[in-house]
Amino acid sequence: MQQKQHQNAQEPIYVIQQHNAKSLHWDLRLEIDNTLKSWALPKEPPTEIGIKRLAVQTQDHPIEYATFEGTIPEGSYGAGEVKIWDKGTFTLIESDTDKLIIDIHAKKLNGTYALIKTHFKGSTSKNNWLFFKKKT
Ligand SMILES: [Mn+2]
Repeated sequence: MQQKQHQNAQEPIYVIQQHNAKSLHWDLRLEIDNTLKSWALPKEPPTEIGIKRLAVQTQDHPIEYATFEGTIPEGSYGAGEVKIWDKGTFTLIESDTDKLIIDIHAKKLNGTYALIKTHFKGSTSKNNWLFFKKKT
């Protein structure tokens, strides 16, 4: 049977956009509740078990933004080049206000991942999460 090239509409979108703004970062976006929940990762997303990355939650983006690639013009917020680093779908395994467990189905990231809300000592930010690949 031939593999479908287009994702099933039932499967929520997973995408990571590499964003060469003032500082290079990776924007992880997950389709949840009809929007793209978003986190900015200052370091390259973890492809292997044992690497934990800071993921700072940012504002929700519209679903249509998942396919965006291009240059945000100078003078605009987030000015710089955006390109898709990885894309696919995910399955929600567990969901709580401060915890998400997902199965990512994509090329660079594949397998079970966790997003855990974290309060770092001394940090006043309420948007810090840790993103890492889980043992299955
Ligand atoms: Mn960004």
